[in-house]
Amino acid sequence: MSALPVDPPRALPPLRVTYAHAALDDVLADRGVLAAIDFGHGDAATRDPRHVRVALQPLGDAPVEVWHARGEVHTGREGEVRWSRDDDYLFFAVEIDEHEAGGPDAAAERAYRAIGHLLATVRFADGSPAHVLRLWNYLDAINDGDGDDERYRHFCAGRARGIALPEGRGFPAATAIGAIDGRRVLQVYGLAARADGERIENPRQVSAWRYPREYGPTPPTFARAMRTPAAQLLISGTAAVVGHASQHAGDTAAQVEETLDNLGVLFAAIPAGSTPTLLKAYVRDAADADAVRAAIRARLPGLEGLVILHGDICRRELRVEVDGIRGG
Ligand code: 3EB
Repeated sequence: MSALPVDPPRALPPLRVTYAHAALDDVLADRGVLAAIDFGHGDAATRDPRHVRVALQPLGDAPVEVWHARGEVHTGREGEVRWSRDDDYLFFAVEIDEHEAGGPDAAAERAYRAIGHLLATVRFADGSPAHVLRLWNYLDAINDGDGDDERYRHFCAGRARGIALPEGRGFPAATAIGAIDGRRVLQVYGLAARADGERIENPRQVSAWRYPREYGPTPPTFARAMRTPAAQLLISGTAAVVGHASQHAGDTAAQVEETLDNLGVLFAAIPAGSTPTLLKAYVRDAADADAVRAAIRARLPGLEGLVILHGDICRRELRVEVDGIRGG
């Protein structure tokens, strides 16, 4: 008796990400582009669902981050969420007006419910559901409000209410950074794949979802990194946090070194020397940009890409945060 021929499961290929020095229109003219992310204030002159303009000013070099697809790209909108996918990966983005939603917590809840709906609806060509790997969150004036009334804490509460996760799988990797543009629009975008990744924590740091009460009533819901089935490392926003405490308050140079120590621990989750590595560094004070760039380049001489963005970190004493992707 012969068994029916069954195709072996196709391994998930890596997501190719580059920092392109090209005009946005030229990037989007390429139908092989899954997503294009650029940076700056002001509306984009495109309604292409593959594009998001993050409302942070680039300081220095301002490339377009390009996620390259394999094969055909499908795009669409599901409620307030726009998306694109190939046969392996899904990009999605949602922007919620805080005034319309009723504040940063309501905006976050609405954004995450909309994303959850998309993820529950989308199927890849092979029938696989979407597994969220990575989320980026940007909201204006993240440190406004005192104590538990801080806008970041309200955002965390709404995100925790809205986020829908498969039972027992933990949280995706994430970034949450403050825009400085005065537009009260929450931007959330993310990456999902047809296969789930592995959540990575940093033994130097208390897991964010276990942060003690002093950091707010609702702990942030993210893993320190996600290792994809293609052995890429999706690195969450990483700062000078050791244990649960911020280090070197107000000292940018020391915070960059501590942040790089934390990144070094995360890098060990994939084979040594994995390339490429693309990073984004967020600086609270634009005057720190050159020093932060130089310090990161000095510690990571082989770095393939580095973008410095002007953004507020979610704890007031933190002056710098770094996220990125490594391997592939
Ligand atoms: C920290 O280590 C810094 O709320 O999604 C980093 C990455 C931080 C993600 C989030 C917050 C978030 O706690 C802050």
